[in-house]
Amino acid sequence: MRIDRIEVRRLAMEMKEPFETSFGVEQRKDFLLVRIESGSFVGWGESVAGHAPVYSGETTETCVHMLRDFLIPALLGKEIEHPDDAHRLWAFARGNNMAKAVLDGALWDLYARREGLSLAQTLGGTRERISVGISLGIEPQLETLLEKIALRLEQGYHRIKVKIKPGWDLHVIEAIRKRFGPIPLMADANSAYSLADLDLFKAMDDFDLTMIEQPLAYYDIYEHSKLQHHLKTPICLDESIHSPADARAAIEMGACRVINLKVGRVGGLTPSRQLHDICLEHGVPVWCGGMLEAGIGRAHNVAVTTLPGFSLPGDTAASSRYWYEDIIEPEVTVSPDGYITVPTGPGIGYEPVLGRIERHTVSRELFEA
Ligand code: OSB
Ligand code: MG
Repeated sequence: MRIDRIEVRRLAMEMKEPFETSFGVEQRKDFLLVRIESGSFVGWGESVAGHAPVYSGETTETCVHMLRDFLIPALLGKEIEHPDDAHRLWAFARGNNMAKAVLDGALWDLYARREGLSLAQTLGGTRERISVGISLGIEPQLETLLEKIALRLEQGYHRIKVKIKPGWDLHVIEAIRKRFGPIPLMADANSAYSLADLDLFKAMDDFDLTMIEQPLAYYDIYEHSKLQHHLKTPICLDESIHSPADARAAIEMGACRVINLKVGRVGGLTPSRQLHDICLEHGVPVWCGGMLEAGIGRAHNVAVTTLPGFSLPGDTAASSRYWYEDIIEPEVTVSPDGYITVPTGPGIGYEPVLGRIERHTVSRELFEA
């Protein structure tokens, strides 16, 4: 497929409610959509970088720079057979995984549409429906969080993840256990702690969490291996895993027993599949994380979750969890028993709605071969 035309749009979308983590509060999404054309075929991708470098070092603006000045020039006008080929064209560019991932996502959607297959099938996915969990932010009041948990359990979500930070941790977990008993429950620290907090994690170990996500530094693997050694609760790494090689190192060092895979964080669906295969070989469960995506990113997450190693519920909640109106048709919905039915139409299987996308677009740039 010859890459004829690439459009990069920057969107601003207001979320229904603020989402608070240990690194800050977000209520307005600043993100990119990329649309790639090859002949009469089109593919879409969505970036997960944020407005500020608080989750990873990348931002929406660094993605714009990388796309415009390096990644798009390397791809435009080229003839490629498969999305994997694009990664060879970008091999000169270090890091910047989220910028690579937005193009990779559009290329995979385009490739699947050309093949007349769903993205899930094209990736080698095997599931017809995927199991869904939900991630709940820090709240000003504990009671509010407990009410939100009750609502989400009622809606069928298969596990509850709560965000923790110093001062919002042990008592929160204790209150949830007291109110809801042995529900599937996990905690995500987003790197808010250090090894000096070992006693806190040992205390948390008594609450039968399914896992503790990214307790230590966002770049660390070594200290997580030390912490995991002291805990029966599995550690799940998110921020620290940027590549298939990181996953292998973390698993072999005993730094984690579970991996949260975010397509954007590892540089796209091509490296995601490789990372997934490493986890499968090692018998380490993987699940799909979320980055408060709008519909196009969410659709890519649904597709990747159909791979056989995704054996735990992901953070791929329904569109309505964050959006008044999503940018795809149909929206992503979760059944009363906690599953998303994987679409079988070509590509991502949901149609981007141009009118809605236009309404949220703040700028556009067009690149032609
Ligand atoms: O650490 O998994 C995370 C959201 C933004 C940035 C980081 C994270 C999250 C979530 C929410 O936990 C996942 C989602 O619902 O999209
Ligand atoms: Mg996380």
